[in-house]
Amino acid sequence: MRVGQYRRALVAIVFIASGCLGAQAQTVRPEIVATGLQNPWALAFLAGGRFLVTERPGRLRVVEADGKLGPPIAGLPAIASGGQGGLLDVLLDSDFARNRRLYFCFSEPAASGNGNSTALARASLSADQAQLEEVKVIFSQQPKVASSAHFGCRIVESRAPGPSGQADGKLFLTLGERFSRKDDAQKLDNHLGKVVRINKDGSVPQDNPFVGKPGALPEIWSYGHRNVQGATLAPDGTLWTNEHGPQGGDEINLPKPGANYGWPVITYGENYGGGKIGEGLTAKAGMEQPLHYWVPSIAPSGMAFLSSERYGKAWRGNLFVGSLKFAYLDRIELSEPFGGKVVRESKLLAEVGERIRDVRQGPDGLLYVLTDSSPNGKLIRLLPGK
Ligand SMILES: [Ca+2]
Repeated sequence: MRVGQYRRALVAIVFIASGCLGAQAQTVRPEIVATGLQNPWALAFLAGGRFLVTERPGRLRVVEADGKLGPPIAGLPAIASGGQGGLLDVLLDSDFARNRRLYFCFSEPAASGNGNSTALARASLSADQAQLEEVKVIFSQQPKVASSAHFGCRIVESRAPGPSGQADGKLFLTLGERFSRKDDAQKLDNHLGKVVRINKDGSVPQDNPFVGKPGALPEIWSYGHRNVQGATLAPDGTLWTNEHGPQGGDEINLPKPGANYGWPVITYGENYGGGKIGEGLTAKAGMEQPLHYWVPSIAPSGMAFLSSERYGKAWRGNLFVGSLKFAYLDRIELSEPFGGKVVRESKLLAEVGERIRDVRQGPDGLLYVLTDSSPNGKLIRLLPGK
């Protein structure tokens, strides 16, 4: 090797090494914003650095910028708390600053007292942030089932397609199959194991895929899901979801209108304790493959894209998913920002040692997570660190 070649090779090695080190050196420092929450499930951002947090036992609270917990906000409807059920997701309307409107989903008891199901309500937050007003349930999953499991329950406000698409007046809601009713995920005459799409007043968008199809419920957007507990929108308007598989086979999907995501006919998981589910298939004609799956299951929770560069350019466009089972935040690098295939995953916040229930990007461009603990569930801010 001549000296010139040697120098060029050395420069290349140093460049590659520094690039690798640079990628690895970026990490995060957890800063506890608030503690003392009971099984917090979902997070939204209010003006002035305040937060809105749901607690699964059935409370909605403001968390002050300094971490002080406000009193429970009055006006919630009756909630069937217990098991996995309770007050689950909350979402501020994209025009919240003007209309003070928000949406929340919860396990709704049957009027008869027998069974429950996931419901989505609309409300206005009073100016003093002390109570909900004009509360109206705009969707109730049918049928009610005697179960305390698999409610799904993430709400996403949809936008018109394209990078600058505006809010289009529609909401997605993810729904579980209630654990005991998995075969219903393949049937269109119920809302179990579905993603549904409704207008903000609860009416059905007339361009939904099953509108006018005999025997099909018109709210259905996609079906064949198990327990969809994470959802977010990519900047191009594409819906991304994650769902719990059985033992193994948790998935990321990009639900398309009218498409069948396979549960329980196809899965990369198995029964708890072992043994194949159904015929043990992982693929079948007419059923969609997941974008990604986890074996073993991580028990995915909230998910969010990072659009800021607060953690460096390389993290922009990554997808972040909480893991309940293994207690970390999964940083997922994709083959392109906000899209493509999963290229690499890395574990964040493992040192915190708590189940991660939700992850969101705040107005300051930083990531925030909720930990699923009681009585000391936490709201944690992720500071960029080296
Ligand atoms: Ca699937």
